[in-house]
Amino acid sequence: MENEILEQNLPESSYSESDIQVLEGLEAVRKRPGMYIGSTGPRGLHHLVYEIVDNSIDEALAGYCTHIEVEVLPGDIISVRDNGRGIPVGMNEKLGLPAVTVVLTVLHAGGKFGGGGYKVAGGLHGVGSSVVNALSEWLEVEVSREGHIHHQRFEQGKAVTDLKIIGDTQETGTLVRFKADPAIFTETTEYDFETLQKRLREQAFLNAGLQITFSDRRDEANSKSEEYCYEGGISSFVEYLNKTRGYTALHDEVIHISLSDGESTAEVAFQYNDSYNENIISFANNMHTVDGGTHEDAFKRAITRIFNDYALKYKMFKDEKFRLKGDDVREGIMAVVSVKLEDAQFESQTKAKLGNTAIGTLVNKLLSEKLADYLEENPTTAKAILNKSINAAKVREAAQKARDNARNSKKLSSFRMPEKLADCIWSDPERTELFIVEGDSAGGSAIQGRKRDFQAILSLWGKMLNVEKARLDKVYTNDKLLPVVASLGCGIGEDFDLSKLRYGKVIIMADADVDGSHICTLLLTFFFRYMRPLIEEGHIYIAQPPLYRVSKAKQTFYAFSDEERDAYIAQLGGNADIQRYKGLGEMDPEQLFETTMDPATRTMLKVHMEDAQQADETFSILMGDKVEPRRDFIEKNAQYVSNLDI
Ligand code: 0RA
Repeated sequence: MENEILEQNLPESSYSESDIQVLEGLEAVRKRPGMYIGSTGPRGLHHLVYEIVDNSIDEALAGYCTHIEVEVLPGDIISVRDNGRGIPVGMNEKLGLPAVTVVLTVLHAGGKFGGGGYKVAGGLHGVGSSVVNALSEWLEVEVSREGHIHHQRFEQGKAVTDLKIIGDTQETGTLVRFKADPAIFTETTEYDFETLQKRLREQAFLNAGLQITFSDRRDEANSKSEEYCYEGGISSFVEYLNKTRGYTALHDEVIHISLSDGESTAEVAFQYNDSYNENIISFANNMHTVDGGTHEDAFKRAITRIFNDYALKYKMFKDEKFRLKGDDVREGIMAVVSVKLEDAQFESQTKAKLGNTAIGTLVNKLLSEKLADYLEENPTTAKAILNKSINAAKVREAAQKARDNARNSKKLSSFRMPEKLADCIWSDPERTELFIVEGDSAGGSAIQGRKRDFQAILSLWGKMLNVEKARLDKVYTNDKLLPVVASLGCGIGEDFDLSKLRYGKVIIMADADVDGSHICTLLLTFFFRYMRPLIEEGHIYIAQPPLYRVSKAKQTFYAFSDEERDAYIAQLGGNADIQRYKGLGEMDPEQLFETTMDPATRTMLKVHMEDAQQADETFSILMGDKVEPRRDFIEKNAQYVSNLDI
């Protein structure tokens, strides 16, 4: 069977041992797709598009392509067209196949053919077009070059036609059209507009002047088309990020500097804003390095040093021995660090941390040579930034004092637990859970209904502090947050120590209404800003109380949505008794346990950190003090109300 297919698809003359290996290579991709694209879920699906677009971007980086057009067609077919040189079509003598066929059927063949500065870059795994081909139900390529349009079709990675000339043209370029194989992407083959939009816009920012058009034509009556082209490159990116988060810039101009050493280039753009958040987004070869690395570390160290030097030179510190810390200098920064280098080395589990040390040296040199000069030439900007940093340092010192006081008064110590905590008996965090409950009456029910061995209850009441608008010193002295900090036992901010966490599951249990989601968002913002590893390591959950109790005679069901309620009513043959729960307090302790707290029957949402950047943006928008971006966000996301998507 296998051999039959091979024989059909390969030109007679080229049938050899090495070709069999070639095709087996793609079989391996279909057998273990996760190894090549990370997952076969939505992430992997979108990765197919990035992989194809990245090839066109490489052609743009080589200086031959100015426009890339990406379309999502009905049936979730992706079309990517560029006006580059076109993938070469000449015969590869060794394999007896046209180069374009080799590129699409041989693993890792991307950069080996044609030479001329083309190199494989970007992409989470940088696996190339052949992997996309292998994982597509079908894929068609159209290469315009040397006066002709050349076409070839593949199915599940195997050529089903030869490369044929189907027309004439004076233009050059490459068009790849494909349909992800539903046999591989069993979860979904539907693309998300915003995911693709975000990535394509980001790529336009990172490649100044490159024009990317993106169209969603799946719904004919409602087709969308957008164009991204930014002459300002990463400074436009920084402006855009400040604007979409609702921040106000602290100085008019984005500071944008770059340096090349012949082999690599380093480019940074940053602008301070009126928030207290640090936002540094870094890229290596246009790939987002989520875990940072040598380029990002060098940037952080260099700005700390250079701003300290400037402040010392102009005697801006009252105490001569005083120095700004990294955190002070980074408060309110919005920065994009982008480096391009050959042979990028990636570390960390997610392969998103840059390891090349030489690029750190280049970033350091860039800032030493150009940031110091910039500050000399723009003293108003320099002073605005330094005033903010010095102020941040003062707050840090005040927070330190508040923390020491709190420590001394044992408020934060794990020896004295807050009054509102009904602790559990066991102390093994592998098994214990903490329910954070809003309101005394719900807290009372939870205490009575819980399994005392492993379930602890902390009741919160009154208005919760919005940490997005407060700084550390306020957080340390806030009487709503302190009990949470004390109960969890793992400290906060710099002192945070996950190994001291007293409960493996931290479950927010709030009413299923607007006030409840408000409390929930406030707590999540707090965890995100001050105890982020709790979210990263999957310790935070959101309880899902039922909305209705549907009963008739001796049968009782709990419904978590209107649809479920109607289904139970139908099941009971109509005429059921329906109770709508407006709050947790309306359930008696047994009901609350059974529906919301019992590990055997409950449903909970686990809070994920799919994308720290996305979460950060969401929190800034939801909890910051600008109304406009929040309204936009709520309007856009109203459809997801039942889903806390952070
Ligand atoms: C290898 C060599 C050359 C171009 C390309 C690859 C190429 C690949 C892709 C993938 C998508 N779009 C692309 N455009 C070009 C250059 C060959 C020459 O010298 O003309």
